Amino acid sequence: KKVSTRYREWKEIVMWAYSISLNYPSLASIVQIGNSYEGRPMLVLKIGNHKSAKKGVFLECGIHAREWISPAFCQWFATEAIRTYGKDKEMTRLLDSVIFHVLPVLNIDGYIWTWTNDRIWRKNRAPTPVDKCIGTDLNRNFNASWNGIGFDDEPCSEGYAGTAPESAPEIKALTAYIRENLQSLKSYISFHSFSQLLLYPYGYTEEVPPNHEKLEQVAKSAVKALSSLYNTTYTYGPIYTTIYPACGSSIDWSYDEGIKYSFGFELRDEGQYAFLLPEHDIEPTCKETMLAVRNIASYLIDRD
Ligand code: 0X9
Ligand code: ZN
Repeated sequence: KKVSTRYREWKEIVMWAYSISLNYPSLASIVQIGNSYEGRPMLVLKIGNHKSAKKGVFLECGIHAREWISPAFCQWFATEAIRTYGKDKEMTRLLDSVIFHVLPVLNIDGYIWTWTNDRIWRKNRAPTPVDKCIGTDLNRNFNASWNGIGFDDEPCSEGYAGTAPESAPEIKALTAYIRENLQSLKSYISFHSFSQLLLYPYGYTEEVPPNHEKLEQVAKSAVKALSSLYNTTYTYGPIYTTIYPACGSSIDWSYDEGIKYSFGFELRDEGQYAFLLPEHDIEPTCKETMLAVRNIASYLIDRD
């Protein structure tokens, strides 16, 4: 079977990433950005024409352990981008001007836990101040109104924000990498499931960001491209009003760091299978999402 037509465990994802970088050295390279709490290497695959590409787009997958379609999409994206470079005109144009920094699994320890112990685990696997409760919600641990509206300081709950902004080693490593690449990064996209939404900042306030009209226009166009394949319905809008208030999340942080095209996808489905999206849906989900991501990236290469 092809890559990402089934869900892959962490070991397979590592082997897949290394084989891509070895087989396509001019289009792909691996950077280790840090280590997970349990010490596993956090890998970013940089995909693009390293000679000509000046802009960067960051793709963050697997922040929530149980949302398996998210890492599957990052794998699909990287594989498909490389496969079609030099064949598909638009993909060639994209990779000639953009490096995609693909983080296939941000929450590695949690992801492994969903394979071995608890399929619906969400958080990382670091201890908390409460002995019997494990894990910080990594999408509440960013330094973006960290203890603002909806803040959860209960270590035993699913949305536990951690002891301080960036207290999770996974988030410390990721934010350091983003800061190092701020000059080139034009977009930051976070992939979750489920609900079929395309979100943009803010989640920590009802106020809309300065360029919200542009964000809305880009989101509208991306959703239109996505739906063109199988008629999948997506809703778009700010996190706060489209899903719920959420502080300390990745795309609010990346936006406030200056990455003005920060988006969050909530991929398929609408709740029927929810986090347990069947493998049969991986391919269509990835194909339609690819159209949306390409649409966003194309918009960006034609502007500063
Ligand atoms: O609560 C969250 O962190 C996200 N929903 S989820 O069910 N995937 O946990 C919503 C926050 C913003 N969403 C994205 N950035 N996609
Ligand atoms: Zn999520």
